[in-house]
Amino acid sequence: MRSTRVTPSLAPLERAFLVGITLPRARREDELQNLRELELLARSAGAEIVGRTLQSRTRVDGTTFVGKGKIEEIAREIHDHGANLVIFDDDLSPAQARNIEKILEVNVIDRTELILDIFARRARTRQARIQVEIAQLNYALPRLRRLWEHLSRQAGGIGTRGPGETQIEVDRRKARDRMASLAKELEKIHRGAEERRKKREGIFTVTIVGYTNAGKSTLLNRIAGSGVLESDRLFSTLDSTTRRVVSPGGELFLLTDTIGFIRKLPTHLVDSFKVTLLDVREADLLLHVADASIDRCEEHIAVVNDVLDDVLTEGGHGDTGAGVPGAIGRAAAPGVPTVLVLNKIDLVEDPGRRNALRAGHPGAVLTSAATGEGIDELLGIVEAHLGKELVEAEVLISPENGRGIALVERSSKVLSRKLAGGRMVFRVRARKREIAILEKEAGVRVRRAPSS
Ligand SMILES: Nc1nc2c(ncn2[C@@H]2O[C@H](COP(=O)(O)OP(=O)(O)OP(=O)(O)O)[C@@H](O)[C@H]2O)c(=O)[nH]1
Ligand SMILES: [Mg+2]
Repeated sequence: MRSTRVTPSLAPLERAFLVGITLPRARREDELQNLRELELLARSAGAEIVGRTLQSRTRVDGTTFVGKGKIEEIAREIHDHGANLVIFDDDLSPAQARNIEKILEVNVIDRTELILDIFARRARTRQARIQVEIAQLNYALPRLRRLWEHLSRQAGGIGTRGPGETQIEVDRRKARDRMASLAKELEKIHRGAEERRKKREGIFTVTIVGYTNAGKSTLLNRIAGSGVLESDRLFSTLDSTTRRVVSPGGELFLLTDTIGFIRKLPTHLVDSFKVTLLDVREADLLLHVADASIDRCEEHIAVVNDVLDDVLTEGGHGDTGAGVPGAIGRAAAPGVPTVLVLNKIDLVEDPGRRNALRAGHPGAVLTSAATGEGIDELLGIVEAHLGKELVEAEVLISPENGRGIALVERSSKVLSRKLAGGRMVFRVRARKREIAILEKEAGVRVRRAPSS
């Protein structure tokens, strides 16, 4: 856990009460798991959980979400437990949130607001900050009236009357202007990222995905030795980090770390994190990291597969040819081969459990990013995927062409080099795509070697 620099929350300790509902078509077990995830999220945001309730309803109540009777029951509960915050597992409409707050007289937030709060605190890079702020503004716009009421209540109650319509209109316009300028800036960052992507085109790209806290950043650090923020909190990583890696067999690839997935990732967030998620679509290989040491491992694997499905099948650029089955079971990333990495195996001591994991996931690798166990095996698998695309070739360059030589050295594995007939002759192993790029470069002549 080197380089962990997460600022502790400065807010006074929040004592949170959680509220979820199950509708007729939903499975109670699923909703319980959603509520457990909400608890994890709330703790990650620094709150203490003092109670929870899961209510079965035939439909959502338009005014108070859970119905008046239930709200009164919750009011008693929060009084008994001294709760000062109520968190709903589902998105509340602005009116519902307002009505509930009036009755409960404590702050009421929903899952999206909670996640936005965590994201806002974790955002480190300009890109992550912009993405979070856009999501926040998107969420806040229809709720401005309620935010104003919040303020007037905190200021000691200027009255029950909200601000005038004009003030809300002014704020709305300001928010929209701000969003437009953020979107422009994000677009610029996006173009820069696109440039960088183009430059690395041809190099085999491996992207690490997985449920939040599975050990993705730790794995990247273990493999690339790079010092990316890793911490025992949710969503430590909000933007993509890419490292160049040379495998033990001498093969070059790029390794990218990404944002963690969860069950109900709010759509506002998915939208504003599109740029980050492009790394998933454009990967040559995905490493799906799961925390094998926890009971909910299987469930998390399924959640991540669902999110991957969404990310990969959605239209737009970077279409990787959906429909081609991935390397592991159902709903693995379509079009992108995926290796399941069962991580934190150092915490799984029971041999029976290890065997069950192996049997349940043929083709998966058991690793510990913490101790290094299984990492060589994982790298071997990456090399095998990479190797399928490699060809050998001879590259002839004028010794004065420094740029060409640098390009060859950077994008391929040089097997031998010699000077012949006034030219540098490199024997290289590289991907077909890289060879094609080399061919296009001025002064570089490529002779395909007979495949060996
Ligand atoms: N025992 C053990 N702990 C691990 C292992 N891998 C990661 N951890 C710990 O698990 C926690 C989460 O690790 P991260 O690498 O930050 O997880 P992440 O998937 O990047 O998480 P987010 O970026 O928050 O989505 C940290 O406390 C790590 O030290 C492992 O193999 N064994
Ligand atoms: Mg991380």
